Amino acid sequence: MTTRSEKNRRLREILNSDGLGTVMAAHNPLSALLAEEAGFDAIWGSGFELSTSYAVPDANILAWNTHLDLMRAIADRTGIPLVADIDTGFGNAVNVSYLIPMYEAAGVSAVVIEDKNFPKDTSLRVGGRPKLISPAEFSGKIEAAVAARQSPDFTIIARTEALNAGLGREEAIRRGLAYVEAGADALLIHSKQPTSEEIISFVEAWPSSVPLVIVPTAFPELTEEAARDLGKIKLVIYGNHAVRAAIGGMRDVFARIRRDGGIHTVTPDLPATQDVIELAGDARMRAVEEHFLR
Ligand code: SPV
Ligand code: MG
Repeated sequence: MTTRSEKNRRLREILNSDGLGTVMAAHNPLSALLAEEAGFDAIWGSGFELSTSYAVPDANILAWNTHLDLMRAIADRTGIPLVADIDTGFGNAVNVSYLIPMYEAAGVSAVVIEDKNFPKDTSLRVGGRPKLISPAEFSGKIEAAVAARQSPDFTIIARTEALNAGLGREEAIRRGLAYVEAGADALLIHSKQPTSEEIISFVEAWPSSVPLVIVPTAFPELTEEAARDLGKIKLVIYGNHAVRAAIGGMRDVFARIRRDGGIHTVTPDLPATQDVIELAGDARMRAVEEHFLR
């Protein structure tokens, strides 16, 4: 069992290393467990994935405590750091101040807070509402997060949506530097451009030694090797690949069962029921049974 402080330190090591940490999205403890099994360095507690799993838009339709409950459940079942996507902090700096200790107590190792307006709209939607709050107001949120954390190795990541809001590279850099000044440990620079040019241009111009985090969903040609070569990126977040894999897998299997009139053709292609039972932690329950059940 990895302790909370070991997970926090592991994430810090990645951010301070010469390498690149890979972070896979999850929408429930099972997808988080599978990400750990696959060898990712950390888990992304994605608002997009959680919202999609409830079949509602990623636009603060779900309440903060639904997300917090998910984070607690994921942290309980996994041994790698969990990076929580807390959107805008679900309100203003006061909300952030109250939320940070709760997320920390839930076992997450980092939070990402974005400079959008609350309630937010999802970043990747075509024609979304990319309205941002002022750099001064957002810096207050970062300062509130830093002041509220209980442990110094809990990581606060500021996220700017300046590129997605069409404010340009210079404003994105200005905002990023202001958030670093406010105490952010890393900066997530988000871009939804369909090529990596915009993000590469930002990374090359970033004048600080504070590490960068990217989400290459819109520009998949930016591989881990290419991100590593840019030097300043320390985490790559695969933002929605668990829920997209789940959607693709379910659609395919459901269609085949309908088409073939039974489960006889899909069964050999599916994970065995025993595999599922083991993923659900059967070994632990058997050990408890053996000791205590009379
Ligand atoms: C999420 O996964 O909820 C994110 C990443 O915030 S993105 O969808 O690219 O905005
Ligand atoms: Mg999100």
